Amino acid sequence: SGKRLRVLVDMDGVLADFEGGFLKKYRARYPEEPFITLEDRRGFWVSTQYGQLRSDLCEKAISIWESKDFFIELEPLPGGVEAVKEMAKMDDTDVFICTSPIKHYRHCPYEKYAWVEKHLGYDFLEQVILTRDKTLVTGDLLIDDKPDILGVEPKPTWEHILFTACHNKHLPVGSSQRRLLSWSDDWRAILDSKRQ
Ligand code: DGP
Repeated sequence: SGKRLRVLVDMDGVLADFEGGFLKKYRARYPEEPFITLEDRRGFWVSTQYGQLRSDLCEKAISIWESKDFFIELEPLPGGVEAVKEMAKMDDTDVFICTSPIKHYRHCPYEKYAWVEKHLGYDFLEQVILTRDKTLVTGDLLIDDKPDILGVEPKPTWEHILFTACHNKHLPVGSSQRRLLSWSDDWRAILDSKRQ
């Protein structure tokens, strides 16, 4: 009962395996260069950590996700597509995919829509929100692996649920911040906690 629940779900690192896809293609394209295992990943920005490893590796990392077919070929993370489909079928629940495209726009925005069509179906394209500023989007929950989600709105309406990823798993979670450890974790309980 009460009003509908609006859930915003991030794409890269939550539904699509950006980190795994990046590492596989980086190693294939630059087989002689050093790389960072997923176990050793720290910090949200992949290019920052590669730049710290060796300064020229920053642009080599960027070249991977700016390439054609990078985003469309990302594998779904375990249970994510199934969870979103189930969520969307729940009573009084609206689900949107809320994702920030990279500024190199040649392939990424197109491939993000194509990924949603491929894995969630044509009708789910209605639920896609591409934005570089998620604080402007209203919702009850935002499930996202980025630890700090900032923008022009100082008081976003959503509660950020930090989705665990290789780069954030060692971070201490603030007293008020809740986590979703994976899609095997109890996402239904998190949704229920926000219903009136
Ligand atoms: P989102 O997950 O919606 O916040 O989108 C962030 C995007 O940025 C996602 O496609 C991952 C990507 N990304 C990861 N590391 C870097 C980086 O070092 N530089 C840039 N430009 N994008 C990155």
